[in-house]
Amino acid sequence: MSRRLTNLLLLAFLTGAFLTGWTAFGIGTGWVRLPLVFHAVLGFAVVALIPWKSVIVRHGLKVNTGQAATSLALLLLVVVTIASGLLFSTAGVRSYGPLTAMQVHVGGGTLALILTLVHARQRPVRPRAIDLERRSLLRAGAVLGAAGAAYVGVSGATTLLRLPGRDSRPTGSYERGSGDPAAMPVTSWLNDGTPSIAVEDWQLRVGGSTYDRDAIAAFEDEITTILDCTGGWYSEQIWSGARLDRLIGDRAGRSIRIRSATGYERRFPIAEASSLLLATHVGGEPLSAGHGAPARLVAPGRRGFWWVKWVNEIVVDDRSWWLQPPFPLT
Ligand code: HEM
Ligand code: HEM
Ligand SMILES: Nc1nc2c(c(=O)[nH]1)N[C@H]1C(S)=C(S)[C@@H](COP(=O)(O)O)O[C@H]1N2
Ligand SMILES: [Mo]
Repeated sequence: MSRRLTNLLLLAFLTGAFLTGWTAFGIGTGWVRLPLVFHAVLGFAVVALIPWKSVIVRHGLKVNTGQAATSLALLLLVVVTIASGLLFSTAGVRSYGPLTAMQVHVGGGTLALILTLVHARQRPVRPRAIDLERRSLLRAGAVLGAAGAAYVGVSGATTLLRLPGRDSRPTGSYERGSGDPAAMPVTSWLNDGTPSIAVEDWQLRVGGSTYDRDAIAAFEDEITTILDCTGGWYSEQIWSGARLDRLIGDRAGRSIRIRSATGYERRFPIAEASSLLLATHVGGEPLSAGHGAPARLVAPGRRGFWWVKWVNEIVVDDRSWWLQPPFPLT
C-alpha cells in the first residue's frame, strides 16, 4: 500500500464513519442497523490501516519536528473514538466519569473528522489517476474485506461470550427503567434545562385554541412505545394524553411545529399527526418535571431528540418539515 493511498483511505473511512454514525441517529429506529454495520466496518478499516500508517507517522514525526501538535491530537481522538465505540458495543461500557460513552464517542468522532480535514490540509495528498486504478481499488477492497471479517468476528464473539453488548437493540442502545418511569434517565440533547412550570397556570396553544393539562389528558389516547436516546439507552413506557391529529383538528398545512417552553423545537410532516402523541402521563402517573411536565411529545420510531419536552405550542403551517437543521442546535 502506498503512503498516498493509505492517507486517502484514512480520509475516506473516517468521513464514512462520521456520516454513517450521524445517519444512524437521523433515520430513527427502523433500518438503523444497516448504517451501523457499515459504521462498524469503516471503524475497523481505520484500525486495519495501522501497519501502513505507522510508517508514515514515524517518518512525519522525524521531518515535522515540533509541528505535529494537530496530528498527535488527531491520533489521540481517533484512538479514544474507536476504543469508546468498541467498549460500548461489546463490553457495554456506558460512561466515563461524568460523560456518557456516547458523548465521548460522538464528540470525539466529530472533532476527529474536523481535525482530519485540518491535518489533510497541512499535509496535502493530491489524489492521482492511479488511485482509481484496479490495483488501488483492490487494495481498498481487501482492507474493507478484512474489516468486515473483523466485524463479524467481534459481533460473533460478543454473542458467544455473552458480553453485555448482546443485550443492546439495533440502534446500539441499552435498556433502562422500562415500565418504571422514575428509573428512566432524564436527559437533554445539549444543555436545555428543566423549566419551572406550574401545571395549574400552564396552557397549550394550538392555533387560536388553548388546552389545559386535564383537557389533554381527557382524550385518554395511549401508546406503549420506546424512547431511544442517542445517548445510548432506551426505555419502554405506557404513554397517555392526546393524539396530535385530534388536537390540530381540521387545520390544514404541510408540517406541525412542536415548541417547548425553553425554545427547543422540532417540525414533523403533517401526515404523521395520528402517530404522534402529546403525553401528559407516563405509566399512569402525571409526567415529572424532568420528563417534560405538563406535556411532552411521544414520537414512535424517532430518536429521543424528537420527543420535545415541556411543549407549550403547536403550530400547523405550510413550511416543509425538512426545512430545519437535521439535528437540534440548542
Ligand atoms: C486516522 C487519521 C489520521 C491520523 C491519526 C494521522 C496521524 C498522523 C501523524 C501522527 C503523523 C506524523 C506527524 C506529522 O507529520 O504531522 C502524520 C503524518 C502524515 N499524515 Fe496523517 N493522520 C491521519 C490521517 C491522514 C489523512 C486523511 C491524510 C491526508 C489525506 C494524512 C496525511 C499525512 C501525511 C502526508 C503525513 C506525512 C508527513 C510527512 O512525512 O512529512 N493523514 N499523520
Ligand atoms: C468518525 C469517527 C468514528 C469512528 C472511527 C467510529 C467507530 C466506531 C466503532 C469501531 C464502533 C464499534 C462498532 C462495533 O463494535 O459494533 C462504533 C460504534 C458506534 N458509533 Fe461510532 N465511530 C465514529 C464516529 C461516530 C459518530 C459521529 C457517531 C454518531 C453521530 C457514532 C455513533 C456510533 C454508535 C451509535 C455506535 C454503537 C453501535 C452499536 O453498538 O451497534 N460514531 N463506532
Ligand atoms: N425541550 C427539550 N426537549 C427535549 C430535549 C431537550 O434538550 N429539550 N432532549 C430530547 C432528548 S435528546 C431526549 S433523549 C429526550 C429525553 O427524555 P427524558 O428526559 O424524559 O428521558 O427528551 C428530548 N426532548
Ligand atoms: Mo437523547
